[in-house]
Amino acid sequence: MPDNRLTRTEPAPKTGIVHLGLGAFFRGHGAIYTEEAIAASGGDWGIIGVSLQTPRMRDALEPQGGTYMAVELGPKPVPPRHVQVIDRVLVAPEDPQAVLDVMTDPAIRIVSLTVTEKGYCHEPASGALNLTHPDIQHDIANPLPRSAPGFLVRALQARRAAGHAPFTVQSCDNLPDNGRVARGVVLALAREIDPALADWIGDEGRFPAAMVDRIVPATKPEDITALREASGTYDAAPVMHEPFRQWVIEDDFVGGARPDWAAVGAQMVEDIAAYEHMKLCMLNGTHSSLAYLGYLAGKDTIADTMADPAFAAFVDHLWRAEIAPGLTPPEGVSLADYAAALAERYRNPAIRHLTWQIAMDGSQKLPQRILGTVGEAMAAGRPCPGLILAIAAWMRYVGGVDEAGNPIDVRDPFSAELKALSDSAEAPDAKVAALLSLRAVFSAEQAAALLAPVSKAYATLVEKGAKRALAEILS
Ligand code: CS2
Repeated sequence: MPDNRLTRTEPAPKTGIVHLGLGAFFRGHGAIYTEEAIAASGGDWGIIGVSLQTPRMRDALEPQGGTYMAVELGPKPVPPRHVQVIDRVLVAPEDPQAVLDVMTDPAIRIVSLTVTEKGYCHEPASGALNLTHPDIQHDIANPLPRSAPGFLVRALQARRAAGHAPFTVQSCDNLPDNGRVARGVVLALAREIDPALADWIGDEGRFPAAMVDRIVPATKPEDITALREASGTYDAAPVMHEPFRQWVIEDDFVGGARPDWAAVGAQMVEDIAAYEHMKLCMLNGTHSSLAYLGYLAGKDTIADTMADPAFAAFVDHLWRAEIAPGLTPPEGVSLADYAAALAERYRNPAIRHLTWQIAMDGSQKLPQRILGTVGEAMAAGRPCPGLILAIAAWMRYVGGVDEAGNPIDVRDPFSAELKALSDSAEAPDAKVAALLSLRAVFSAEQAAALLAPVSKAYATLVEKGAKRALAEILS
């Protein structure tokens, strides 16, 4: 280990939060808000991080006392921040009981989650818990869980047995009505294990929804090297984030107990739906569209796609003509201003957000990012050729070969099924029909409505390539 390793310089705050899923996003967003909230208003809200899959983050952070650098990449140079709010990191597969023990401690009042869409083990199309998911089947039969819903349910079971109040379950993932999804999967799993437990969680538990926003790409080896060269200190797990951040939180916590996030800019509101719908459709919907079309056209990052005038005009068209007309913005928010700010954020040349990273897990993302908007537009008789093209681009992408004939490393819980469906037919309409038959993603009704337009878009993509296909929509 290099001798100039980053070390903790301040004692960790007393812990009150367990966070499941310690990726770059949480460390660049929720952890920083929480550290600032403690500095502003106090409170025992230090964080115990839990990795549900690999020991990678624990191994990186442990020698640094749980601390890491957060580097803001924007037009103005800002000194990096040494984040010290994480007390320690546990690795669930190594010792699931240790994770349950900390979650059962009554000092822990919030369990927050950034486990990505697939971590909820739900059916993306319906939002319901997938009871056939292997981890869920495991967690029904075994007291030591594997899945995020499993840890939540088993820890709540232990708290109930010990006579403690439940913790608040706070989802920070990009899912529509993420609080309701979290509540739904927890109650469904609890009901399988003990119906009385499910009733107790239903009555006493709280699952506030949230809209979270900050672009925090996965940290790359070159980020680590650059920071080391600039600072002289070695940090094995820094995070690189954009200046912008937003957190809109439904203010519904067990006993009202939570950090004073409002003191540091979070919006505590009664209903987050309008914010979340706007963000998922305007930001994540176009992010995914640019990711598939951009990747196929050979663009590495979102900033690269935005630097191409054809793509910049295309995304502007999506915002103006296809997405905004179906949205009711939160009070006082202008969708045109929101879109202009997004374009600036996407253009940020310092943020290297790979199209490949955003393209990951499309089966889990498409429904809330794109399919909902398309369904509403079709019902209202509004054409949405750009979003239809984005769906076709996803289909092309999961086929596993790019426009230059190179293989694509497709990461998706359904990657094998998607590849098999894509390979099952040659003709564009048969291929599209096969992919539309995946009921976890498309309802039967959606599949019927999408077949003709997506087949046409797919054929254009194959014939002309992504860039010409999107340029045609604008002409
Ligand atoms: C991105 C998001 O990776 C993705 O799918 O669309 O992580 C996006 O960067 C965040 O939601 C921004 O808040």
